[in-house]
Amino acid sequence: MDKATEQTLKEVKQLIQKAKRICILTGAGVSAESGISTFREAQQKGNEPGKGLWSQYDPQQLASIEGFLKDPEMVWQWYQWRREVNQDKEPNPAHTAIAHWQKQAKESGKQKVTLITQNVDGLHQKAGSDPQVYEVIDIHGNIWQNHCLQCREQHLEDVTGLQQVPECQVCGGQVRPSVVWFGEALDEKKWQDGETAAYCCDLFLSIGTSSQVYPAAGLMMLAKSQGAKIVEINPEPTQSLVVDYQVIAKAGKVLPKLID
Ligand code: BV8
Ligand code: ZN
Repeated sequence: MDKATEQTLKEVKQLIQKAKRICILTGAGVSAESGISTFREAQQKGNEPGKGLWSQYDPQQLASIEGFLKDPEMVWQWYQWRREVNQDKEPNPAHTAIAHWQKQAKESGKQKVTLITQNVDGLHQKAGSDPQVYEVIDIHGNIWQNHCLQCREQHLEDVTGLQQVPECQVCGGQVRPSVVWFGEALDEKKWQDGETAAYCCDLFLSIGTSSQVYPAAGLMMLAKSQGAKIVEINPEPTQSLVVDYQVIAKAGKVLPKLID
């Protein structure tokens, strides 16, 4: 690790120890070291020949309400494929460090650590960031759950290996993954809780996100507007002007160093 990054890490570590209210926003980059490809990689790699069945499709087309309405079967099968390739993935040291921090903060009562994740892979929760115990907001939903498009009833049947779009047991409607699609509104309560956390924090950590998807990408500006210090952890800086401390490194590598 170069000298500059070492120096930045030292300063960020002091910020973390002094902060009272911390808001963490994670994106697909924190799951990269668990072997789950990020959204942009999926798009970039998509052009390589034979990069898997779905490489010729644009995730933004598939992860959209229009995409599902146009071809429910295809979108359903894309999610089934993603669930299949990701079911054996484990949390990496980035998830574990954040879960440990939340536990420590709750036990000591000295800090409030809110985790807002854009990820739907459930790895934060698997690492111990339990939404029943800690402030964990999965603003884009959860790929492991399904509900009815028409009546919103949760679909609790096991859908493993199912290639057809399941039928809702209550109204006969179409069952879909419980994720937020492009063009869909976020869950009102989750979004409000996320905005409040960003608005009230004194330290905002943006980890593993390209900050291109809204409204999540606006949280950093909201935190900055009320005076929070902004830290970004990403091997490819997002050139965001509001970042105070840029840690150019992989999350799985530096988070365990930042959080004792
Ligand atoms: C809404 C669930 C309104 C699904 C996802 C034009 C301009 C601005 C906005 C828009 C626009 N046109 C449309 C919009 C709105 C749109 C949007 O923002 N589009 C963008 C792309 C321009 N947003 C929406 O549609 C949202 N809804 O606005 O609704 C509304 C209001 C009322 C009523 C009706 C409607 C909904 C957005 C949610 C979409 N769903 N996921 C699924 O997963 O299938 S978003 C999807 O992208 C994932 O959740 C992903 O997490 C997220 C964001 O991407 P990132 O997490 O940042 O991942 P990415 O690959 O981009 O970056 C990874 C980063 O990690 C990189 O920077 C890389 O360098 C870094 N990295 C890599 N390795 C590591 C690492 N970092 C650290 N360590 C490593 N080892
Ligand atoms: Zn239904």
